[in-house]
Amino acid sequence: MSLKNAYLKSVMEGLKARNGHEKEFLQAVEEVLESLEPVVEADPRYEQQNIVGRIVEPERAILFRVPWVDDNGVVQVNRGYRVQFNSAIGPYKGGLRLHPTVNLSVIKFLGFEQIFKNALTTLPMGGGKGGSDFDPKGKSDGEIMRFCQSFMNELYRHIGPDTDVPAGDIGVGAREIGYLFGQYKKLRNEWTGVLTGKGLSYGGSLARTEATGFGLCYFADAQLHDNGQSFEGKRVVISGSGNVAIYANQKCTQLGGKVIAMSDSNGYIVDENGIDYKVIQEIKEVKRARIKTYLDYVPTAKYVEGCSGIWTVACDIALPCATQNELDEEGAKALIANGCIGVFEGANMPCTPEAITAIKGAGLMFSPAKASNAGGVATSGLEMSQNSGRISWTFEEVDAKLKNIMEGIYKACADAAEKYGMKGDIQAGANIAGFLKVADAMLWQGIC
Ligand code: NDP
Ligand code: 2IT
Repeated sequence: MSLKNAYLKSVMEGLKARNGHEKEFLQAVEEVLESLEPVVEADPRYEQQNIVGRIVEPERAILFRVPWVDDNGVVQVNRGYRVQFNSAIGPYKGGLRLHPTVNLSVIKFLGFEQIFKNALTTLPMGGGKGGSDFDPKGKSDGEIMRFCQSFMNELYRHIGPDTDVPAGDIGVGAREIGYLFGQYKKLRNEWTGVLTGKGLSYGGSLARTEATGFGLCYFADAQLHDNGQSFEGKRVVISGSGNVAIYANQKCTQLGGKVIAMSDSNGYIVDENGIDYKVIQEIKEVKRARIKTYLDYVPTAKYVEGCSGIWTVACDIALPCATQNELDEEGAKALIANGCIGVFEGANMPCTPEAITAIKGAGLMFSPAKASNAGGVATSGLEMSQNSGRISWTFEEVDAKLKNIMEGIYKACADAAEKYGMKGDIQAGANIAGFLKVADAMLWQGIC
């Protein structure tokens, strides 16, 4: 699909001219703008106030040096990023990613997506994202700690509980958040909810660890039911084996599905008897080992080298939960040929545009990441509320709020799609509903 509206087209062309090499960022923007044609045509203020031209430009992008000393005494240098994209509806909010593929384009795409995702949660959070090209794989706890401390030595001056509240993403879990929080507290001499995803002993929220995976399944369940389906008795394939994937496994199994395949960046496992999330938890969270070692626990399972082949495993439901552009047109066609009924995005932008076209074109259900993976950041928002109020809710309370938020997001997306003449198109509905909230706040706040 290409843009027809002259205003949106000019914004996109301007962005391409200025950021031609930022391919992930351009991909994320184009995907949103394609949904906004009926919106800007219905309300001239968005063009008059150049809301779209402003929303695609980060309010601030910070790049910094992160020097640290490895276990051999060698001085290493990485690059740190924090992109503060939009603060119209709340303090910047979004995760930190530590992965060698991190660059400005990746952080900008993630920060841009976060604006609309956070708006969909209904909680007051703006959009931001950060990270580094540091590779945590194979590093000792001491190296991770020294890196995190050095990263925070710069980041602390740009963040704060009412300014910008980072959290985890790929390569950043409870261990890293702990080191980052400790260093922030030391530098500022204050205890505030400046990071989310904290440990339970120092202000973390119950159910934040599970939230993205659980939220994905609550969302998918709502969409499945709206289409006369459910997880009951379904074969489910989940890519990835990290935070999102593990708890997506737990929840969809509880909802009656059977998870038959999971992966990491080296390969995938297939277990026709169903993969127990606790085994993956042990392999990934405790041992920090490769998914291949699943065979040590379940010798009857199969391991296949290379991760992209996972989409050839016959399934009813696919949950891509690893990384961007991990499911391409070929993968989508394999899913379609095998009778898959729905693809629900857990990772950020896991499906390529060509894959989405194929999936939707074949009539499968499809949910976009900014809607279906919003449960993580929504629960981060709940963690912020608990920290500010000096209170803590039970697991059941947080989980019930999360479920309610995810069902609300599904309904908001479905309603927006219908209102703008695209009934059933949850992707368009998510972009439209997220945009309308932020754009309205920007209109109120003037040119700033
Ligand atoms: P983790 O670091 O816990 O796990 C990431 C998983 O994805 C690992 O299995 C990893 O394999 C795999 N993976 C990462 N990069 C690649 C790659 N380039 N190719 C193939 N596999 C890869 O991260 P999360 O589970 O937290 O994040 C997964 C996705 O979900 C990301 O897109 C993230 O942005 C998104 N997300 C995360 C949220 C959260 O709360 N954590 C919230 C919303 C979205 P390996 O170990 O081999 O690297
Ligand atoms: O992509 C995401 O929404 C996250 N990594 C979670 C962000 C957060 O602030 O909890």
